[in-house]
Amino acid sequence: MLLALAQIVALLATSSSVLGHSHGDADQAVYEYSDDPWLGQFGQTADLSFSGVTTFAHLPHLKCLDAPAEPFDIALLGIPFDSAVSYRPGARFGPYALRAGSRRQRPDRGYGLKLDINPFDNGVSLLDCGDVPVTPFDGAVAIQQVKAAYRSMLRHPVQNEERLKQLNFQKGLDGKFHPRIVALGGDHTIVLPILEAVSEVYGPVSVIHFDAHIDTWNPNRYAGSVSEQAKINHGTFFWSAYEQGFIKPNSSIHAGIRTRFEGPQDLDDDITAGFDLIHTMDIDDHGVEWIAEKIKARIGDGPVVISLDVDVMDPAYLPATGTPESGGWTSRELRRILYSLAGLNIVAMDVVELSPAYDTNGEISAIAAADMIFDFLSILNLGVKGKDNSLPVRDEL
Ligand SMILES: [Mn+2]
Repeated sequence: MLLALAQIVALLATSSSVLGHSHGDADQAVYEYSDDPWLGQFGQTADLSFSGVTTFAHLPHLKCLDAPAEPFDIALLGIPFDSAVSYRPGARFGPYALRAGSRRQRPDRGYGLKLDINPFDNGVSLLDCGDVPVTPFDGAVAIQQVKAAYRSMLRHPVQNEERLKQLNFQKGLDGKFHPRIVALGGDHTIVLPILEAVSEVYGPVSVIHFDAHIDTWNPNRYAGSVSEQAKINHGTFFWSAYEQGFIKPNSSIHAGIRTRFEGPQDLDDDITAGFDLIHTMDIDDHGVEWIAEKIKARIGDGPVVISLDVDVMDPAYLPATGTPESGGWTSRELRRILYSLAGLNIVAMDVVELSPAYDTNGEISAIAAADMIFDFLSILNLGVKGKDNSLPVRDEL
C-alpha cells in the first residue's frame, strides 16, 4: 500500500508538471485538481476489477530488471518461456493469463476469511515486476536469462526489514534479507535456473512440487533428448537440479502425481533425486489433512521452494495446460492443502504451465491459477512459524 501511495504522489507530481505548475506550489496544485472535470467530481478513484492496465491484482508495476536499486519485499515476476515442452506449447502466455485471471483480486478487497489476512495490506510491499524478456529461439540462452533475471531480483533491497523480521523470514547465507519472488510461468523448465539462483542465496533447498508428473525423469531415457540442451526440458529439470546440487538430499516431495511411468526405474530415479511422493488418489484414502501433515513432516524447518504445475488439478477444473492428466484434484482441495502450508520457511514460489490457448471463454483455468497465487501471497504473509508460537500463524485452518 505504501508503494501505491508513492505512485499516486508521483502521478500527482507528473500531472502538475504537465499542467504547467511548479511542483513546489501545493496550493495552486490543489486548486487545479478540484477544478479538473474528473478529479473535481470523482476524485482519485481506485481501479475496478475490469478497469486499468492489467498487472497482477492491480498491484503497482515496475520493470524491476531495469531498476536494480528499487526496494520491495515480495514481487511477481513473469517468465514467458515455453520452448522446452513435450506436448502442447503455449505457456509463454501464462503470465499474461495469470494477470488477466487475477483482475478480481484488488489490494483494497484482499482479505481472505479462511486465512484471516489481506496479503496486500500486511506491512509488506508487493510489486508486479513485469516479465523477463526471454528469448524463444535459444533454450540455453533463455535459461541463462532466467538465471540472471532471478539473481538480479533476489539482489534488490527489501523495503520493510523490521516487518520481515517480525514475520520470521529467513535471511540468506550472507546474513541479509532478500525479497521473495513469485514466478509466473512459463513452462516448468524455468524452475531449474530459479533453483540455482535460490540455492546460491540460501544453500540447497527442499521443494514441495505440485504436479501430475514427477519431472525428475532421467534425461538419458527421456524421449526427444537428442542433445545436451534437449536433455534439459520440462520433464527432466528436477533431475538436473539434483545433479547440480540445488536440491537438499531426501528432503523434497511431490503432491498430486498420477501420470504413467516407463517403469519402476523412474521411481528409483525420483528417490535418488531426493523426492517422496503423494499420489493424487491419496486424497480419497487419507484426506487433505494427512497430505498436509506428510508434506510438513518431510520439509521441516528448512528453506523450501513451492513449485506448482497447474496440471496437478483435474482438467475439468483447469483445462488450460500443456500435458493434462485426468483424475486430478479440484481447486478447492488444492487450495485447502495450500492453506495448510502456512508457517513453512518459504523462500520462493512459482505457478507454471498455464497455457491459456486451451482455456474456456470463462477463463476457468486462469482464474483458478491466479487464486493459487493469492493463496501463495497469503501464506507468505503469515510468516514463518519456526519455534515462535507468538507469530500470526494459525494452528487450525
Ligand atoms: Mn511439471
